[in-house]
Amino acid sequence: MIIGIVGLPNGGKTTLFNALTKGEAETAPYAQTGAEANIGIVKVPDSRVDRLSGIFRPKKTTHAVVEFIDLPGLPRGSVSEGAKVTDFLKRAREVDALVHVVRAFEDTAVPHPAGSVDPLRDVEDLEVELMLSDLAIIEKRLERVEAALKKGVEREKHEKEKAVLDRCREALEEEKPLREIVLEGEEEKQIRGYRFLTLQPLILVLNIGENDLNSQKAASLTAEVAARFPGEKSRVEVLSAKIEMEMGQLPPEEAALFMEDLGLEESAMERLIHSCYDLLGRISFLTAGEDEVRAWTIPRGTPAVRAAGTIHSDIERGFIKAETISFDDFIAAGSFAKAREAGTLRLEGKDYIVRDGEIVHFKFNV
Ligand SMILES: Nc1nc2c(ncn2[C@@H]2O[C@H](COP(=O)(O)OP(=O)(O)OP(=O)(O)O)[C@@H](O)[C@H]2O)c(=O)[nH]1
Ligand SMILES: [Mg+2]
Repeated sequence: MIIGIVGLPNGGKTTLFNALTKGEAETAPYAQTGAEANIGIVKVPDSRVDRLSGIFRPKKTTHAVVEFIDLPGLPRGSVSEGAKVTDFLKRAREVDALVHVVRAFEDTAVPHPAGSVDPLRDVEDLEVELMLSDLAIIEKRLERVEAALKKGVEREKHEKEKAVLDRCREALEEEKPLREIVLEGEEEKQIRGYRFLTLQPLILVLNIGENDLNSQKAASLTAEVAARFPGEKSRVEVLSAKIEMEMGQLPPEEAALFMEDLGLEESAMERLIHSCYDLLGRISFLTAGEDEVRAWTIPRGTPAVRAAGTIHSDIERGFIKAETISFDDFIAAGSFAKAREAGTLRLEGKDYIVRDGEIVHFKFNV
């Protein structure tokens, strides 16, 4: 899973990236527009993995991972003005979801390029850039499709494509992002390859001042932004990137105390990663033994035989049965042997839909 961090300049993207990756990429109170993207791999926090690791004491413990790409800021007007943002746009199209960091913190030491802090305006400004970039692709493609139609090349295919692209263009011209239009299965397939930015699953991160965490202001801002992004393809999160980055630099026990003081149950980093899983419809199943305790990421609704394939193609090919138990049942039983006696460890066939947090052991034969 690859997540791209995007936003207008100076909103706190790199600060959030550092918080997520416990990294030390350079942050600056001025726009680092020409900078390289920062790339980092983050372990997906999973208390079930930690707990199992404590029980089995395996040689190796492997968490699921998410890759984050922190892209340089996209200044307002850059797409329409034809600035050199092709690299940005290309990379933003390669990810599985976008995290849009929106500046909501006040700090006179960090000037806002537009002269004032206005999160709702900034949300719209970035959306406009993304929409314009999608529109440019559509217009270019439509020219080709229309030329092909004139020549009568593959008429049926091109007519279908033109119909979908026309609908997309109309939406964008009305400043409606593509995630808001309903695409049928076939239509969705036809344009999937373009990787339109306004079709990407989106998490809006409101980077609020540390004194505003848990405030009425945070709640009402969240509600306002959420109202602007209805639908299944987006989520809104509030956090303080600065606090998260500072917390990431503390030893774990101190970070826990710090979170308690701030009234936070989960670090924003955990919340954000869990939000990504939820948004992208991913879950984790677990394998546990003396060699390794490990979390594996699969799409929700994956049948056992395909889940087996994420571990190794041989296990998928030679699949016989999945021996499976929920995490809670395993903890209640205390061991696989006791769970078998209690009847909570079950044998399931290849069509069984694997659920989040299940501990699975595949029986196979190759
Ligand atoms: N007060 C405060 N300052 C912050 C916060 N988040 C980031 N900053 C500061 O804002 C400035 C910009 O932060 P960056 O993380 O570099 O922002 P960016 O979005 O990566 O900027 P570009 O890459 O240039 O677009 C830095 O001086 C940060 O220290 C925050 O939550 N509160
Ligand atoms: Mg940055």
